[in-house]
Amino acid sequence: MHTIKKYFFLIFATYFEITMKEFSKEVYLKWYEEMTMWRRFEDKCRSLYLKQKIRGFLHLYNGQEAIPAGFTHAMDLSKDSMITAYRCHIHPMAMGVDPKRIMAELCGKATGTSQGMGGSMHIFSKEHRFYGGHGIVGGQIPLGAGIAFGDKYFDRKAVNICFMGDGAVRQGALHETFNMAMNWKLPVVFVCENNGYAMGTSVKRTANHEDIYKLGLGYEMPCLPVDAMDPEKVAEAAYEAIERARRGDGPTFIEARTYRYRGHSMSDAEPYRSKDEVAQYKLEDPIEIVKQRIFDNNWATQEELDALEEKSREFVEECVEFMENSPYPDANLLYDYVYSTPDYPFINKLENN
Ligand SMILES: Cc1ncc(C[n+]2csc(CCOP(=O)(O)OP(=O)(O)O)c2C)c(N)n1
Ligand SMILES: [Mg+2]
Repeated sequence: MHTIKKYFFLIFATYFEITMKEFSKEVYLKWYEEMTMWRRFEDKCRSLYLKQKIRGFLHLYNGQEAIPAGFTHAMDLSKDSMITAYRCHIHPMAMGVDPKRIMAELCGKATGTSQGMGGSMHIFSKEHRFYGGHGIVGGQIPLGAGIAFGDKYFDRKAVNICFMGDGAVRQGALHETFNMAMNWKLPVVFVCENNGYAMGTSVKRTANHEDIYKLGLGYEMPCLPVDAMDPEKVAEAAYEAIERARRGDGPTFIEARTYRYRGHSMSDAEPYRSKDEVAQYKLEDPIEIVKQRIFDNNWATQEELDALEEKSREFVEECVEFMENSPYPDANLLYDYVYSTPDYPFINKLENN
């Protein structure tokens, strides 16, 4: 038995090495450039919001960057898809959506990903298989399973990565979805981005234990926690889950343990946590982890990393310039994409009364 196990492990290890992209110098430098750009992008959004160029809601992603970095390393971007909640500017960028168009969308410009009509919580790109951007907490969980159902039905060998916050896991929709996803062995990876808080409510206050990943156990779904401040650890967990789904063995539930540096949204005064707590988490900053590994391997000097950061800064300025030079949508478009069903029975009944 022992030898058989070893034999299977060897086959698995060989397969793993052949298919999993290496954590090379190029990957780390790409992560550094992308992650610094993502953070600058969010910081820029904050200042655009204060100038009222971005209106409505704005949820920033600072601190959580290792998650999309790690997942997109493990995904097959030519066919896999993603869906998430409203904290959704960075996931589509990691999938390849043009950040300039995301910036334009945030400011309601016609060149935005949804022609300026979706806004901050509804970034979407069919072309890149990024399916939103959802404001109803947990609403995307059954949708992610639905995308995976389509992938299985049409034998696309594709996997959906369905992200959610820690606040979403107490929704009934998660349990219904977990049950059916396991029953039908759907190619989906459920990821709870546990950043410690749902608005101002700490995970500690919402359940009698904090191990969110254990919610998978009731459905015999493979489940695990991962240190989501480190993109390499995220990528390893993601790869195993994605390949399990791709070979037809069904879903995995990953609890990605992370932290958000900014408030829930721009209107959050953060009375529920101390500055010391935030400072403590910043000691494990994902960008610093990437930087340290680059230095440990002598892959770049401080000057070279400064140059990459400068490139990120300039690129974010280009995004703003693109947005500023873009027109607002034509006012007549207000009547487009609005559904009207004159023969809808409920409306008829009202009118008849
Ligand atoms: C069904 C539903 N209930 C309540 C809300 C209000 N609401 C918006 S965000 C949020 C907290 C969600 O927190 P979490 O899932 O942890 O995501 P995070 O903001 O931390 O990324 C709540 C309760 C909502 N949008 N939808
Ligand atoms: Mg949360």
